Amino acid sequence: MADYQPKPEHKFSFGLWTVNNPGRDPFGDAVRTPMSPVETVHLLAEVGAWGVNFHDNDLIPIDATHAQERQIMAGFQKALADTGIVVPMATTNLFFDPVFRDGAFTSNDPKVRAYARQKTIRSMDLGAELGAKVYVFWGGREGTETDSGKSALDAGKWFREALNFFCEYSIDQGYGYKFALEAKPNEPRGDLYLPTTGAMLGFIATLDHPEMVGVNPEVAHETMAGLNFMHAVAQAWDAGKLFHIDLNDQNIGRYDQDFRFGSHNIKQNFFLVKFLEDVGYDAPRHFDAHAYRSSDTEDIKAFARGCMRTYLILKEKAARFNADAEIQALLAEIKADDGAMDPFFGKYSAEKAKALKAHMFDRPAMGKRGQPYERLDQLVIDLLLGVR
Ligand code: GLT
Ligand code: MN
Ligand code: MN
Repeated sequence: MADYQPKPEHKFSFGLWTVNNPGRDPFGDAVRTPMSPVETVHLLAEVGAWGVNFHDNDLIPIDATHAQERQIMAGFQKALADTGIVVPMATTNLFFDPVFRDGAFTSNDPKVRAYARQKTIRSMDLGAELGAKVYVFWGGREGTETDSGKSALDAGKWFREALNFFCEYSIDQGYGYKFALEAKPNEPRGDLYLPTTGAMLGFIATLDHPEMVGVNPEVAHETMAGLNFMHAVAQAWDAGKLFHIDLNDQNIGRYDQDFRFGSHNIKQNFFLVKFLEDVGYDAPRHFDAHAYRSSDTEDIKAFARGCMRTYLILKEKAARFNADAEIQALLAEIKADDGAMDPFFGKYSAEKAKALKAHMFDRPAMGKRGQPYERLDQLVIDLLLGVR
């Protein structure tokens, strides 16, 4: 049995905002005093993480002077050097300050749209200075409560123009960023634009530099929309767009919970981890989650360790699934293929279409064939519940 110890090759990262979440919610105030960024880096090193991600204002207060910024950056870089923690991803906070109450890149106010661009390119500078190679966009305020006052077409155009601007800026500065767009269906706006990973993938194709832009799907966000997260991840992978991933957990139909990875939907997360491991996903595995509001500092460490441990347990289960003779025999039966249909597959040709039209299928016999998914699924359950 594996020891489930996180190692650098697993590329486990946490945002400064995750382990440092103060436990504020719409009904109650903060219950924890936030750690400083330097303390947070040391906590992440203690629990065995590899990387730390940040929003500009997780690190540098929004009103900091240039001198203050330089001082904070120096202290943070020392903490990174002392611990060996790396910065794989950076992002911009475009949702907290009141200025973004009607959106950032999609605000109806051109001053706000321009300020959002300024804030983003400054934040891109900070990320690049710390070595980040992935830059995430989560449009928390890009949406509406009422569509009476904002054009969804204008919003799409403004968001596109902004992303085109940032791609050119990254090229200009030689930053080498890969941009990753994170979808969410709602919260904090009533409806967010581009609410699913699939919508983001469609949008990326309309950009000037689609090759620079991919997605950052989050377990909780697709689940909030009632969708199968692994399917969204598979589509992103197939498109060559899985640049980053936000791992956490969520009870379907609830508020945005950001639970510890694998704490709720064990089976779905098993198929997710199995997918990532089977295809050889090698980008950061970012836990965008936070501890329960009831947690204290010790419990936050348990939360962070738990995210990584559950991932590694599910990874081990995936390897067992792949090595399990009974499971593999069932899969072979399910996917049985004697090659007789090969002439009808592959690329189109007129002859192929002609032969396909002429072929006689025994439809009633084909319709009688069942699949042993119940047997297979129970083996998965036995595996996950530890009796196999
Ligand atoms: C915020 C949000 C996350 C995003 C973060 C990046 S901020 O915590 O809930 O899903 O990934 O902006
Ligand atoms: Mn979330
Ligand atoms: Mn996220």
